[in-house]
Amino acid sequence: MTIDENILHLLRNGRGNYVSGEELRKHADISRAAIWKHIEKLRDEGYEIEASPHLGYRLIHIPDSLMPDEIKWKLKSRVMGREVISYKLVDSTNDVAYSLAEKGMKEGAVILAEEQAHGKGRHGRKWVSHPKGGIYMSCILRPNIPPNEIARITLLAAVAVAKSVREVSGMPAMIKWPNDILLNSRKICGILTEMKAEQDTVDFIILGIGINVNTPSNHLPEGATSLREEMARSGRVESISRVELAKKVIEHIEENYNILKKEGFDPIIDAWKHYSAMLGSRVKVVMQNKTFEAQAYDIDSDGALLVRRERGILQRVSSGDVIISK
Ligand code: BT5
Repeated sequence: MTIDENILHLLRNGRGNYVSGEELRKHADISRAAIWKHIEKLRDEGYEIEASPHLGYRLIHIPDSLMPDEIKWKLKSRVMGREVISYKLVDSTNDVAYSLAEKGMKEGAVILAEEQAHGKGRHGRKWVSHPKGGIYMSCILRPNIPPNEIARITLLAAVAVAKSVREVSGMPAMIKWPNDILLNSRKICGILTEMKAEQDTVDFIILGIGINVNTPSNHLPEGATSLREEMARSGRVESISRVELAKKVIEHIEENYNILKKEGFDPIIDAWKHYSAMLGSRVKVVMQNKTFEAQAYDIDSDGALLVRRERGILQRVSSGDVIISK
């Protein structure tokens, strides 16, 4: 634990009551003067801490920032999030995670940022990453799977996000194959899964997740929305805690990852279908610059989409985009 973490821990345990300077000094093993420096630093990070010459220090407000202390506080997962690294601004959390994984960073590390200068989507597309309103995070996974099963990880993460959004906000988040989470047919989350693999084995996977939580709609592209915007539409004017949502997502990723390892992919597919916004619907499939109409039919054991084209012909779509027809 760093000194800042230690001081925060003691203040939190005070549950809004004063913690004396002497107590902080003893437990953090620093001088009284040094305590003041650390309190000032925490204040700069957005913590509201009241200081009284006789009583000590009292924690009044915790900022909703994606800092390691906040994410790790009472996090229920064991492996995911055991290491959390947060940045104010990065080009892309996926790129940071990738280079850390190459240097040997362990499975379960989570990289978070308040803002991305070059957030990435699939196929060289951009992910708009407005500061403060969103969650931009990447997890390092080292599963023992062949490269062709990577789509399973994307689907597993989509289930984790849909479930977390529902639990935190009560809003009916749905999944659109392969990597979108929708609210009222508009995109609030995208997932970008990248990997380093050698022939038949995956070295590591970077699971990147972007969620528009409190982002104002004028900072989002056409067709996108945020959790707060959609809640406001249904008459609920409130902000969602990004920290709470990020923690839930981390916990549910671990839960699903363990299910995948112990029970296989079937239970994940079942959960995915439960949240699916598209099975049974008419869709337009865009695949390698070709477009065709079909009916979304099922998901196969590798996470590919099965569609039924005219005259009942079934086709497997392993990568591409799908537009749900109105
Ligand atoms: C995705 O790609 O949806 C994957 C997005 C993954 C973003 C995360 S953030 C953390 C991590 N670090 C990264 O650099 N990336 C990951 P795709 O299916 O290709 O969708 C991209 C398309 O979604 C764009 O072309 C826009 O149309 C739209 N889009 C861009 N920004 C958006 C946003 N903030 N919200 C909703 N839609 C957006």
